[in-house]
Amino acid sequence: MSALFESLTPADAGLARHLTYLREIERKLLWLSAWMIHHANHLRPNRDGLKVGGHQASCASVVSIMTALYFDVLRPEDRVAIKPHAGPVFHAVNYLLGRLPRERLTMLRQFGGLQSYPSRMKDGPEVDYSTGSVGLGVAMTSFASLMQQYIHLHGLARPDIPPGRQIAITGDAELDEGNIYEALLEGWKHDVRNVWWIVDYNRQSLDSVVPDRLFGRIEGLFRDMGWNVVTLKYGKKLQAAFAQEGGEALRHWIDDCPNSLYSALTFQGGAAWRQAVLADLGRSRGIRALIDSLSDEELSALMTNLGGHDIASIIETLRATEAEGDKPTCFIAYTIKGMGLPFAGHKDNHAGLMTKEQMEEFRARMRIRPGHELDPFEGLEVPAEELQAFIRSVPFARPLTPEGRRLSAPPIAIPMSLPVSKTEGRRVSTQAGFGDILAEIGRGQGPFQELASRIVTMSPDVTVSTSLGPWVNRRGVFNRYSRNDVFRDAKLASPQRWGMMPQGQHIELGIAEQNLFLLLAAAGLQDSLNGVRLLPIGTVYDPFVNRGLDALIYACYQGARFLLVSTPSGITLAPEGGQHQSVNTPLIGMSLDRLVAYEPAYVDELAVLMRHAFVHMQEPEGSAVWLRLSTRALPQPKREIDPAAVIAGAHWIVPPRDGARIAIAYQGPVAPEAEAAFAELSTEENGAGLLAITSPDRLYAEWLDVGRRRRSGERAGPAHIERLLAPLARNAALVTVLDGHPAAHAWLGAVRGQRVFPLGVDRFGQSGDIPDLYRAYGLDADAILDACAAALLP
Ligand SMILES: Cc1ncc(C[n+]2csc(CCOP(=O)(O)OP(=O)(O)O)c2C)c(N)n1
Ligand SMILES: [Mg+2]
Repeated sequence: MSALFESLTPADAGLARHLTYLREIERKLLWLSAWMIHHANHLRPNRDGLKVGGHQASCASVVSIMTALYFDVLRPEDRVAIKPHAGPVFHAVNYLLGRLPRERLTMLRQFGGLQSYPSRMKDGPEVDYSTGSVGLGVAMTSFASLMQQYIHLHGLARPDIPPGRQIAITGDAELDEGNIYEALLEGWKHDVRNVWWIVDYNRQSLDSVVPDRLFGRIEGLFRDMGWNVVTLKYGKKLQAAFAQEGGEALRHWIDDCPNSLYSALTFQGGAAWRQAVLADLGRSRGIRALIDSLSDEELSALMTNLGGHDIASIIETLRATEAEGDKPTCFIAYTIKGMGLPFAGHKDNHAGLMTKEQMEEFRARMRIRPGHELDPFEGLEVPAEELQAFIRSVPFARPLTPEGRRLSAPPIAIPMSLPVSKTEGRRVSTQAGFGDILAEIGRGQGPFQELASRIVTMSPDVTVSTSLGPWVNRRGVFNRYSRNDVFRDAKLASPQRWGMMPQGQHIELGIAEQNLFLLLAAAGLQDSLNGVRLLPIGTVYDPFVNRGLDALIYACYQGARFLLVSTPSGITLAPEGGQHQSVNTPLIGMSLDRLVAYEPAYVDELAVLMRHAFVHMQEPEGSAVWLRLSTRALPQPKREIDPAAVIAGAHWIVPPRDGARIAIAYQGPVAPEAEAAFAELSTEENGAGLLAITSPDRLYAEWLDVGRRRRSGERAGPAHIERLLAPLARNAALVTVLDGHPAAHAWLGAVRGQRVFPLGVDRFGQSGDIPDLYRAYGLDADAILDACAAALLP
């Protein structure tokens, strides 16, 4: 480390100039990020009176770190998750690199403009990972690294893209999020490499100053997980001061200074620092000479010369770590929130904005002429051409590939139908059907060879209980190192034969569901991150989708493509009881964008939908797909189904007669109850229909879309559900039933003005068998018939 520092001393004119360039860029990033936010708040018309907002202090805190990274240390193949509220700094970086047009900088937080927090889908191809829900972007880098390992060990990686580092720049308060620690544990299990987390340790969160002792704990946690922890506490000026007489005492004083006092003194400035230091250390040898020689301004600059604001210290530390290898590393970079701005250090500065007057002072200090706010080299001391040439020469300025940073991969061909063993007449659950189909694909024979090679499965400790076992037996568990299955070697009977190997295609996770969704996100972005097409499948118990929901939303927000299989679901898993019985998941499926949700009842539908999922996940306008499955084994019908209707969300089992007064519509494993009720109903009500709903989500989404298009003057439609319901009388009744919240179907009446009698579950479940539970929750044939009778009352 010291050798590297030596190499950066101003004695070497070239390196001194290098540092000058970096300091100029740092200054520019500080200005541009603050000005973008100022412009958004004060210089654009405000029509609704709402504060536009933005985080000038959070940006200022991290400009030095981002300068050092983007203009010195980063290579094109590195991928970065930026702390959400530093978005403007990131956009300013891209502007200087010539990757973002100037006018975008005036469109922060504007409709059609730059998002408040970096967004892959909305801010363009330079954004590697979206961030916003704190903690998730950080953890994402660890899973992205695992997937990078995966594609390299499987020989799928593009030869022109070397493995990069996965880097998170994180706020210190983000480390309060539990998902970080879940990810750390999982990363340790998988021996994840090439991950850097750089903590912007400004000791402030949104509301307050972070407790002093916390980071001692956090540091220990990282070390326990096998990480390097590198602290960047003091800048070069402070280090030089410590070497002088009295310096040791000053260092102790700083080390002992509570976070809140340090912040307050930073805000108050030089005179306050002088008073506080001298009050405690006035009698220590050398202190007076050290302090008295400095003006208030110089003293303030010295005391705030923390490691995270000292470019030379930062690049020295990052380069040294780089030279040490690929061990995951956490950098704790001491910083000051709002550094260089009037509210530096103030505990309430998180959402603070500079006033117009403060901005004018800042402008003068930055030497920016009115009208030249966005000139990239305005107010700098280095000639523009020289700085421009430097920027063009930094490693990160090289394009990652001729296509840029956002890549793509050709689709994998999916055979017209998936291998389904004969189920007619047998009792099979959709969960078991899923396991069988996947295991058959897993043989990798004939047309299924390529498909099988691109599937990667993952599960949070529910691999066996979600029926992935046979697939895993065929394709193996992924691990950097080959490990035999001890039980198999000892000839101990077990249906699971889980050798671990670098070619394995199942990633076994611990129980933490957020990790599943973050890994699905990372796997489901491999085409755009690394140009490698994978078909990730994650399995989880349906109720615990809720446990990982924010990470699932995060995965979809980024546009990741995967197949989520949640099973078992609903009260139909019966004896397992209330905590495992999901109620709201069909509504999540309907309300989550970029996720297409299905619930088949029979294996023929399932096979159609699994195939559709593999196709849809790969389409440019496709999305992730969710299958909600069940452990209830149903006798499989012998029939022909229309795949297009199953995919569109519903198909008639018994079509209604024209003008029919009633239909029963069911979804998922309550099919036998609906069928029984329908048989009974038909004896009295000629022409009634029986509808199988495979996706209220698809039906609703298409119907909404058609409505919107019609309102804008298009001749759209009819929507699938309009066509399906058309034969029924205008005032017909629809008795609907699912093992989930009835609101999933309640909207069907709006399609043609028909009357809906929705049955479903709207209370917590409990233990029982299916007959008892279906009776108690009103899903059995009697309940359906009662609803039909009520519906047919004159
Ligand atoms: C999951 C989540 N909870 C709450 C917030 C609201 N929030 C945004 S920033 C922030 C504090 C962040 O503090 P820190 O990470 O230390 O960032 P910095 O000090 O660098 O601004 C909070 C609570 C959020 N964005 N995400
Ligand atoms: Mg903070």
